Amino acid sequence: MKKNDANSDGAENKKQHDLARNKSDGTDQFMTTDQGVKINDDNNSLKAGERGPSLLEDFILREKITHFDHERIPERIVHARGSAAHGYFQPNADASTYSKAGFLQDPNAITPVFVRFSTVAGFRGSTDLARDVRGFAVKFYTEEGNFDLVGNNIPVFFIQDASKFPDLIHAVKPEPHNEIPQAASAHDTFWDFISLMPESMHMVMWAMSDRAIPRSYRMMEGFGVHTFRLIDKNNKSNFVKFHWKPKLGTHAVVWDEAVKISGNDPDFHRRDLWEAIENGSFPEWELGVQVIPEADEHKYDFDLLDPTKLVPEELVPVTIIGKMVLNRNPDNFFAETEQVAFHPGHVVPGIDFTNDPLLQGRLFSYTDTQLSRLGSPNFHEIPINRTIAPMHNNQRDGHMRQEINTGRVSYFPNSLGGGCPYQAKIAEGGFASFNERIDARKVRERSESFSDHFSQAKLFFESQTEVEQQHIINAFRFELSKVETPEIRTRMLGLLSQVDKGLAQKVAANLGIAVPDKPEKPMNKGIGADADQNKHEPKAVKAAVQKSDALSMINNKTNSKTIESRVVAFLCSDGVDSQSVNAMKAALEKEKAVVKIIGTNATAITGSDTKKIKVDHNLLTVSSVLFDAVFIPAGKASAEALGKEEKAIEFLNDAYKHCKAIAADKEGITLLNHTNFILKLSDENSKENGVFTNEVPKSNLPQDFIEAMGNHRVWKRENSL
Ligand code: HDD
Repeated sequence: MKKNDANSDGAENKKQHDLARNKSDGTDQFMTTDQGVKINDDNNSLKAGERGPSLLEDFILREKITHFDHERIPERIVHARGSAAHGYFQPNADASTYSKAGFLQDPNAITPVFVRFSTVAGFRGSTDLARDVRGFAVKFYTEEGNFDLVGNNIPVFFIQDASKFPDLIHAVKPEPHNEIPQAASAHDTFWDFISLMPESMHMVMWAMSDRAIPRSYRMMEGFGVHTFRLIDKNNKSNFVKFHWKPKLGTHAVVWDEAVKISGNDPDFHRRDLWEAIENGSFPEWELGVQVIPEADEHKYDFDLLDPTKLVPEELVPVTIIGKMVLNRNPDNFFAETEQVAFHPGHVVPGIDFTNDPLLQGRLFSYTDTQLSRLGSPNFHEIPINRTIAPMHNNQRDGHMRQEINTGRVSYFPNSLGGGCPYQAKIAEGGFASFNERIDARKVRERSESFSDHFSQAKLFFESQTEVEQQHIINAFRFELSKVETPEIRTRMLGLLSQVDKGLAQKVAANLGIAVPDKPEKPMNKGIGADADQNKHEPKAVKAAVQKSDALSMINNKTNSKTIESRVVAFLCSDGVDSQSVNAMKAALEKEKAVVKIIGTNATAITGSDTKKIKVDHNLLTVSSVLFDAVFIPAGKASAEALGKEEKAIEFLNDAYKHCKAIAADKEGITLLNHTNFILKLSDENSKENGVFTNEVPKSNLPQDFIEAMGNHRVWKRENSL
């Protein structure tokens, strides 16, 4: 079956069949105007004489320029930078007891999906490697209509109430007077806002951790963030938190690497996703749920409706209910990735909302934003947004309406149209909102159960390994050093001291200031002027869970150690030992890693057996930050030639600095003599420092190298830097 063949069988291709209706291919076709008139000359406008002025009557020129002039649409107000892919979801039926949603019932039923990953703050053309939250938005094209799970790679959010979202985004986006900085939170307005919003502290800890600089979109967890509801066929509700668990494990780069990737390849994540799919290495996630019975709503030391809180997996384990595979790149970035419109309010029977005030506000925002971004309430007709379920209603007209509704009836009830389209009973699949009882006063207030802002921030910090904690400390040092207003730094240290005194002190020492004795008061400046400030004072809670390995990428025992799709650079020049190259390549490819030959030219190098070895990248164009590990094959001439290349030495120095596995075979070892880390290595400590030097065929060099790559990084090295 051809990967991109929309006509191939299978339910997952229902959406591809649907999209095929709108696909257009100019191969072997005449060029025409938009009106279908064949064009004879696309190179010259119509002029009065060869050197004369252009003529207004030139409809070909006018049409071409006019279309061009209007090619751009507003970028997303947040999550402007993103990449997407098609795929499918397959359930394992474990959720069918909790939810009547059709797509969760049958393990043989496959549902097409379109998934868009994104950064939040940067503009459309910004770098993929910004320190930022990543969007993880999944559109399920189910037989009962579209279900969108519009989540992030972080399980909590900065704010508790949607009314603060415009403020949060105004604060993090480039500052309005000079539009600086791009795709960065390291500036005054962001930290000014955060320092006045203690509720943001939990998410801030995540955003300052390496979760905010993922190695790949394919190596990120995803979270629905809010508590949703699953509704069974008897209309019984259970609370639910959604999780995506990546098959390749959850991994990040380090900050210095992120900064350098941004210069080397700002499209790093976009390219990584695209290439993995083109190579047939399809990214895969398990969908998990934490199901919480309605009766347990008030059982925890946090409020399930508070989006700044997660439910520790130690309290409620994650049950896997299916898997998602991404197996097809979009045909056209604009038509699909740019025009796709997600909405947390796109739910199907069996899934429903809770009263989380952030979620409630989102339910308004997402349709509203499409009206200005896509320009019309008919955005659901854009092919990528179109449901594969039958769609009939009395919505009519508007800009760019595609559907030609026949008949004279566009209202309900009607008799002239025989009462059609008719309403569906619940038993016929009609959506009925969960009939939650609400008996309340109309208030602008925050629940007191939302006032603990630090316990889970502490839980997150304390669940990290020493290396991960150090990275968080470094991130705060970096970000707050970029803040120019001293009061903001001090205010932040006051908040950090509520999370962890040691953390606050280590950050403060680097900033050259002291941690304030007490956090600044009132800390709850986000609350209304007449509110009882004591009631809203952040409260410490004795949390049931103090440490959760699931929150650490290193401690998490279930984090995959596969090296599948990891990219290994082979540094080569003429005279490289072909056998050494081939042996290591075979060992790595057996584990499904990807080998790239980095040569001293752009085309091919000559191996020791005089055969040509194709070069994937000219050394001139790459850096080690773009790879997961480095191998220097045997071959005296090759090692000597590389020893004269500054770029090759820098390559190795950076790989070492970023804790990546390095292997060298026989004469290749001599290249290490040029590096600045050689002095730290001895025969005894080389292996434990992840620098493997030996002879490929005779030793366990490949196995050692592969094992070190599987551990992602040689963190021990970082302590010795
Ligand atoms: Fe949002 C886009 C995720 C809170 C308003 N959001 C957007 C996208 C993701 C999220 C992944 C990109 C979708 C795509 O790829 O097209 N947003 C979240 C999560 C949130 C969240 C996980 C908290 C749990 N968002 C949030 C709030 C509001 C918005 C509170 C407004 C009140 N978000 C939007 C938006 C966007 C958007 C302005 C911009 C483009 C779009 O919707 O389609 O409406």
